[in-house]
Amino acid sequence: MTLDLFFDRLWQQYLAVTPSAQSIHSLLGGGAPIVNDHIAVRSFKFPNSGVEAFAKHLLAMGYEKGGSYHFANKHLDAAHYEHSDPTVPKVFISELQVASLSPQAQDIVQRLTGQVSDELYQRPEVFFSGRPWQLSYSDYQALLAESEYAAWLAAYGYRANHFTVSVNQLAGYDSLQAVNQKLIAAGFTLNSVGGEIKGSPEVLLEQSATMADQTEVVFSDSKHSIPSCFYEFALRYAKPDGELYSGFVEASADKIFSSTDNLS
Ligand code: OOG
Ligand code: NI
Repeated sequence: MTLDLFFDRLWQQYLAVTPSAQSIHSLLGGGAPIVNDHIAVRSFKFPNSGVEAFAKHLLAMGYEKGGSYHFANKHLDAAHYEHSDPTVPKVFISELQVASLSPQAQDIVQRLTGQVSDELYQRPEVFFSGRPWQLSYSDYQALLAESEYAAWLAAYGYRANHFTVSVNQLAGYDSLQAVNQKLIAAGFTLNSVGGEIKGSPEVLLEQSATMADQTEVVFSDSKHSIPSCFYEFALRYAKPDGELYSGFVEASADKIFSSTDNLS
Protein backbone atom coordinates (compact mmCIF):
# COMPACT_ATOMS: atom_id res chain seq x y z
CA MET A 1 0.00 0.00 0.00
CA THR A 2 1.36 3.46 -0.85
CA LEU A 3 1.77 5.96 1.98
CA ASP A 4 -0.55 8.40 0.18
CA LEU A 5 -3.35 5.87 0.06
CA PHE A 6 -2.68 4.72 3.63
CA PHE A 7 -3.04 8.25 5.05
CA ASP A 8 -5.93 9.13 2.77
CA ARG A 9 -7.91 6.14 4.03
CA LEU A 10 -7.08 7.02 7.65
CA TRP A 11 -8.05 10.65 7.04
CA GLN A 12 -11.42 9.85 5.42
CA GLN A 13 -12.29 7.44 8.22
CA TYR A 14 -11.29 10.05 10.83
CA LEU A 15 -13.31 12.83 9.16
CA ALA A 16 -16.43 10.69 9.27
CA VAL A 17 -16.44 10.93 13.08
CA THR A 18 -14.50 14.21 13.47
CA PRO A 19 -16.30 16.93 11.51
CA SER A 20 -14.32 19.62 13.35
CA ALA A 21 -11.11 18.46 11.61
CA GLN A 22 -12.30 19.96 8.33
CA SER A 23 -13.15 23.28 10.04
CA ILE A 24 -9.73 23.31 11.72
CA HIS A 25 -8.02 22.84 8.36
CA SER A 26 -9.95 25.76 6.86
CA LEU A 27 -9.34 27.92 9.94
CA LEU A 28 -5.58 27.33 10.17
CA GLY A 29 -4.63 26.52 6.60
CA GLY A 30 -6.97 28.93 4.83
CA GLY A 31 -7.20 26.48 1.95
CA ALA A 32 -3.48 25.62 1.84
CA PRO A 33 -2.55 21.99 2.61
CA ILE A 34 -1.74 21.15 6.24
CA VAL A 35 1.23 18.94 7.07
CA ASN A 36 0.54 16.49 9.88
CA ASP A 37 3.22 15.77 12.47
CA HIS A 38 1.75 12.43 13.54
CA ILE A 39 -1.32 10.30 13.98
CA ALA A 40 -2.02 7.88 16.83
CA VAL A 41 -3.72 4.50 17.08
CA ARG A 42 -4.80 2.53 20.15
CA SER A 43 -4.75 -1.23 20.67
CA PHE A 44 -5.19 -4.04 23.20
CA LYS A 45 -2.02 -5.92 24.08
CA PHE A 46 -2.36 -9.54 22.97
CA PRO A 47 0.26 -11.58 21.10
CA ASN A 48 -1.51 -10.87 17.79
CA SER A 49 -2.77 -7.32 18.32
CA GLY A 50 -0.44 -4.95 20.19
CA VAL A 51 2.07 -2.35 19.10
CA GLU A 52 4.25 -4.89 17.26
CA ALA A 53 1.37 -6.23 15.19
CA PHE A 54 0.63 -2.74 13.88
CA ALA A 55 4.26 -1.69 13.62
CA LYS A 56 5.26 -4.45 11.23
CA HIS A 57 3.15 -2.84 8.51
CA LEU A 58 4.83 0.53 9.06
CA LEU A 59 8.27 -1.07 8.84
CA ALA A 60 7.18 -2.63 5.54
CA MET A 61 6.20 0.86 4.31
CA GLY A 62 9.64 2.31 5.06
CA TYR A 63 9.22 3.52 8.64
CA GLU A 64 11.80 3.08 11.39
CA LYS A 65 11.24 2.56 15.08
CA GLY A 66 11.63 5.67 17.23
CA GLY A 67 11.14 5.93 21.02
CA SER A 68 9.32 3.70 23.51
CA TYR A 69 7.06 5.16 26.20
CA HIS A 70 5.37 3.90 29.38
CA PHE A 71 2.32 5.18 31.23
CA ALA A 72 2.17 3.20 34.44
CA ASN A 73 -0.95 4.89 35.85
CA LYS A 74 -2.91 4.19 32.66
CA HIS A 75 -1.50 0.65 32.15
CA LEU A 76 -0.28 1.65 28.69
CA ASP A 77 2.88 1.15 26.67
CA ALA A 78 3.60 2.91 23.41
CA ALA A 79 6.16 3.42 20.69
CA HIS A 80 6.54 5.82 17.82
CA TYR A 81 7.60 5.16 14.24
CA GLU A 82 9.02 7.73 11.89
CA HIS A 83 9.77 8.12 8.20
CA SER A 84 12.83 9.75 6.65
CA ASP A 85 10.52 12.12 4.70
CA PRO A 86 9.55 14.85 7.24
CA THR A 87 6.23 15.47 5.47
CA VAL A 88 5.14 11.87 6.18
CA PRO A 89 3.39 11.77 9.57
CA LYS A 90 4.98 9.86 12.44
CA VAL A 91 2.80 7.15 13.93
CA PHE A 92 2.31 6.78 17.71
CA ILE A 93 0.98 3.34 18.64
CA SER A 94 -0.13 2.48 22.14
CA GLU A 95 -1.33 -0.76 23.72
CA LEU A 96 -3.33 -1.41 26.88
CA GLN A 97 -1.85 -3.99 29.27
CA VAL A 98 -5.08 -5.97 29.38
CA ALA A 99 -3.66 -8.24 32.10
CA SER A 100 -3.61 -5.37 34.58
CA LEU A 101 -7.36 -4.70 34.31
CA SER A 102 -9.84 -6.25 36.77
CA PRO A 103 -10.95 -9.83 35.96
CA GLN A 104 -14.38 -8.43 34.90
CA ALA A 105 -12.86 -5.96 32.45
CA GLN A 106 -10.46 -8.60 31.12
CA ASP A 107 -13.45 -10.84 30.42
CA ILE A 108 -15.15 -8.09 28.43
CA VAL A 109 -12.03 -7.32 26.41
CA GLN A 110 -11.53 -11.02 25.71
CA ARG A 111 -15.12 -11.34 24.51
CA LEU A 112 -14.46 -8.48 22.07
CA THR A 113 -11.07 -9.54 20.76
CA GLY A 114 -12.24 -13.16 20.62
CA GLN A 115 -14.58 -12.13 17.77
CA VAL A 116 -11.62 -11.15 15.56
CA SER A 117 -9.72 -13.43 13.22
CA ASP A 118 -5.90 -13.20 13.35
CA GLU A 119 -5.97 -12.56 9.65
CA LEU A 120 -7.14 -8.97 10.24
CA TYR A 121 -3.74 -8.09 11.68
CA GLN A 122 -1.85 -9.43 8.70
CA ARG A 123 -2.74 -6.54 6.41
CA PRO A 124 -1.93 -2.80 6.66
CA GLU A 125 -5.67 -2.09 6.28
CA VAL A 126 -6.01 -3.10 9.94
CA PHE A 127 -5.06 0.50 10.80
CA PHE A 128 -8.39 1.76 9.46
CA SER A 129 -10.51 -1.35 9.96
CA GLY A 130 -12.70 0.29 12.62
CA ARG A 131 -14.43 -1.79 15.27
CA PRO A 132 -14.25 -5.49 14.38
CA TRP A 133 -16.41 -6.67 17.31
CA GLN A 134 -19.95 -6.25 18.64
CA LEU A 135 -20.18 -4.20 21.84
CA SER A 136 -23.10 -3.64 24.21
CA TYR A 137 -23.58 -0.30 25.92
CA SER A 138 -23.37 -1.94 29.34
CA ASP A 139 -19.96 -3.42 28.49
CA TYR A 140 -18.84 0.01 27.24
CA GLN A 141 -19.90 1.55 30.56
CA ALA A 142 -18.22 -1.19 32.60
CA LEU A 143 -14.95 -0.55 30.75
CA LEU A 144 -15.37 3.22 31.09
CA ALA A 145 -15.54 2.90 34.87
CA GLU A 146 -12.02 1.40 34.83
CA SER A 147 -10.21 2.70 31.78
CA GLU A 148 -11.35 5.49 29.50
CA TYR A 149 -8.82 4.17 26.96
CA ALA A 150 -10.33 0.66 27.02
CA ALA A 151 -13.85 2.06 26.57
CA TRP A 152 -12.88 4.34 23.69
CA LEU A 153 -11.00 1.54 21.92
CA ALA A 154 -13.87 -0.89 22.46
CA ALA A 155 -16.31 1.60 20.90
CA TYR A 156 -14.21 2.95 18.00
CA GLY A 157 -11.70 0.20 17.25
CA TYR A 158 -8.80 0.67 14.89
CA ARG A 159 -8.50 4.14 13.39
CA ALA A 160 -6.47 7.32 13.83
CA ASN A 161 -7.72 8.73 17.13
CA HIS A 162 -6.15 12.04 16.15
CA PHE A 163 -4.21 13.80 13.45
CA THR A 164 -1.73 16.48 14.53
CA VAL A 165 -0.99 19.76 12.79
CA SER A 166 2.78 20.31 12.41
CA VAL A 167 2.93 23.91 13.62
CA ASN A 168 6.55 24.06 12.38
CA GLN A 169 5.19 23.60 8.87
CA LEU A 170 2.13 25.85 9.29
CA ALA A 171 2.33 29.24 7.58
CA GLY A 172 1.32 32.32 9.56
CA TYR A 173 1.85 31.00 13.12
CA ASP A 174 5.09 31.26 15.04
CA SER A 175 3.89 29.92 18.37
CA LEU A 176 1.55 27.27 19.71
CA GLN A 177 -0.04 30.01 21.83
CA ALA A 178 -1.11 31.79 18.63
CA VAL A 179 -2.64 28.59 17.24
CA ASN A 180 -4.52 27.99 20.50
CA GLN A 181 -5.86 31.54 20.54
CA LYS A 182 -7.18 31.18 17.01
CA LEU A 183 -8.91 27.90 17.93
CA ILE A 184 -10.46 29.30 21.11
CA ALA A 185 -11.68 32.41 19.30
CA ALA A 186 -13.38 30.11 16.78
CA GLY A 187 -15.17 28.27 19.59
CA PHE A 188 -13.10 25.09 19.95
CA THR A 189 -12.64 23.60 23.41
CA LEU A 190 -9.03 22.72 24.20
CA ASN A 191 -7.85 19.94 26.49
CA SER A 192 -6.85 21.87 29.62
CA VAL A 193 -5.45 18.99 31.70
CA GLY A 194 -2.20 20.35 33.14
CA GLY A 195 -2.63 23.58 31.13
CA GLU A 196 -3.52 24.10 27.49
CA ILE A 197 0.13 23.82 26.39
CA LYS A 198 1.77 20.54 27.36
CA GLY A 199 5.58 20.45 27.31
CA SER A 200 8.01 23.33 26.76
CA PRO A 201 10.99 24.42 24.65
CA GLU A 202 13.20 22.71 27.30
CA VAL A 203 11.74 19.29 26.49
CA LEU A 204 11.84 20.22 22.77
CA LEU A 205 8.12 19.71 22.20
CA GLU A 206 4.98 21.75 22.89
CA GLN A 207 1.56 20.19 22.27
CA SER A 208 -2.09 21.13 22.59
CA ALA A 209 -5.28 19.37 21.55
CA THR A 210 -8.99 19.95 21.11
CA MET A 211 -11.42 17.90 23.17
CA ALA A 212 -12.86 15.14 20.97
CA ASP A 213 -16.01 15.63 18.91
CA GLN A 214 -19.05 13.57 19.90
CA THR A 215 -20.69 11.06 17.58
CA GLU A 216 -23.52 8.62 17.87
CA VAL A 217 -22.23 5.08 18.24
CA VAL A 218 -24.40 2.07 17.46
CA PHE A 219 -24.04 -0.45 20.28
CA SER A 220 -25.57 -3.92 20.03
CA ASP A 221 -28.51 -2.81 22.18
CA SER A 222 -28.83 0.98 21.80
CA LYS A 223 -27.31 4.16 20.34
CA HIS A 224 -25.39 6.73 22.38
CA SER A 225 -23.43 9.85 21.67
CA ILE A 226 -19.87 9.52 23.05
CA PRO A 227 -16.48 11.25 22.45
CA SER A 228 -14.90 10.31 19.11
CA CYS A 229 -11.63 11.81 17.88
CA PHE A 230 -9.70 15.06 18.37
CA TYR A 231 -7.11 17.26 16.66
CA GLU A 232 -3.67 17.89 18.12
CA PHE A 233 -1.12 20.66 17.44
CA ALA A 234 2.63 20.14 17.86
CA LEU A 235 5.57 22.55 17.78
CA ARG A 236 8.99 20.90 17.79
CA TYR A 237 12.31 22.49 18.79
CA ALA A 238 15.83 21.74 17.52
CA LYS A 239 18.21 19.50 19.44
CA PRO A 240 21.81 20.67 19.98
CA ASP A 241 22.74 19.03 16.64
CA GLY A 242 20.29 21.35 14.86
CA GLU A 243 17.77 18.63 13.94
CA LEU A 244 14.20 18.94 15.19
CA TYR A 245 13.41 16.62 18.09
CA SER A 246 11.30 13.81 16.63
CA GLY A 247 10.24 11.97 19.79
CA PHE A 248 7.37 12.29 22.23
CA VAL A 249 7.31 13.39 25.88
CA GLU A 250 5.71 10.97 28.36
CA ALA A 251 4.45 13.64 30.78
CA SER A 252 2.73 15.47 27.92
CA ALA A 253 1.38 12.39 26.15
CA ASP A 254 -0.14 11.30 29.46
CA LYS A 255 -2.34 14.42 29.32
CA ILE A 256 -3.09 14.22 25.58
CA PHE A 257 -4.75 10.84 26.19
CA SER A 258 -7.44 12.75 28.14
CA SER A 259 -8.66 14.44 24.95
CA THR A 260 -11.21 11.63 24.52
CA ASP A 261 -12.57 12.05 28.08
CA ASN A 262 -16.23 12.91 28.44
CA LEU A 263 -16.64 16.59 29.29
CA SER A 264 -19.83 16.15 31.28
C1 OOG B 1 -2.21 9.16 22.25
C2 OOG B 1 -1.82 10.24 23.22
C3 OOG B 1 -0.35 10.66 23.10
C4 OOG B 1 1.01 12.48 21.90
O1 OOG B 1 1.16 13.14 20.89
O2 OOG B 1 1.72 12.64 22.92
C5 OOG B 1 -0.08 11.49 21.89
C6 OOG B 1 -3.66 8.78 22.32
O3 OOG B 1 -4.49 9.59 22.76
O4 OOG B 1 -3.98 7.66 21.91
O5 OOG B 1 -0.70 11.40 20.90
NI1 NI C 1 -0.46 12.89 19.56
